[in-house]
Amino acid sequence: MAIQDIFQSIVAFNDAHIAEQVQAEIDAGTDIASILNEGLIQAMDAVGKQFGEGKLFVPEMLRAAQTMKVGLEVLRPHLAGAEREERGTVVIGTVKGDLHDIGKNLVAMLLEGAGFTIVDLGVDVEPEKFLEAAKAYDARLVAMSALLTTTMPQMERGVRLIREAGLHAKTVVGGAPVTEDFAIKISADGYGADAPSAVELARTLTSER
Ligand code: B12
Repeated sequence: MAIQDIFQSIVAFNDAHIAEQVQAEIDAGTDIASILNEGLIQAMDAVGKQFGEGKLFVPEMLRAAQTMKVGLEVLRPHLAGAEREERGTVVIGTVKGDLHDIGKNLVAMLLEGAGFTIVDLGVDVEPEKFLEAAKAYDARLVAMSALLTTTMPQMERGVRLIREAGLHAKTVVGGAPVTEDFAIKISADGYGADAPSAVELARTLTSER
């Protein structure tokens, strides 16, 4: 068993063995971050590249995503178990019109591991729903994910609603097409390029009140 087998399962859209492959790597003592980055994330990047080049299509991409999710679930306790100090609530979701949730789930798992309580609104979340949940759960942070350039404007609406409501919740945005410049432009409080930087950002933003 090797990390390469995990990578191969995803690029071959084969979820039959991925759970045992990930478990075998964990049991062998392989670094959890390596399993995640070199096995799961790099494979999904490879799939995305092939999709971009027109070499595979949505059904295959969906099966690859499903395979990655099975692997991520096996990793979940190891990602989320690291630290347990209560740091407040994070409301997280993928913005309206966007159904991509793997990156969002990963960010949620790492934030949970870092001691935050997670309220996951799922995918296709209206800006108003982020606001409602931020109020209802007295959130310290509202985290929005977008993978489509066409759904990024929904982040702007969400950030604006939360600012206008005068809540203490800070807003953070991320997802493949999102940039630091975009975050500044829409007046979000922060931008994270990946799940570990989302955790750093969350820690920093929630320690300054
Ligand atoms: C898997 C996938 C799908 C799956 C999604 C399954 C699921 N449950 O998520 C399915 C098949 C459903 C899908 C559908 C579509 N997809 Co798609 N998809 C992808 C793919 C291959 C991988 C995305 C992924 O999961 N990456 C792995 C995760 C771990 O990375 P990530 O999401 O970027 O998240 C990381 C960071 O961005 C960051 N992050 C993410 N969110 C947040 C939030 C915060 C707050 C922070 C701080 C950080 C952060 O941390 C994460 C972890 O490190 C990408 C290509 C790519 N490489 O991105 C295309 C891609 C995003 N899809 C694309 C397209 C076009 C589509 C469709 C329109 C295709 C179609 N014609 O129907 C539909 C849209 C459906 C919809 N309305 O959303 C395009 C988008 C182009 C664009 N710029 O707009 C891409 C880039 C493919 C391409 N090369 O063209 N897709």
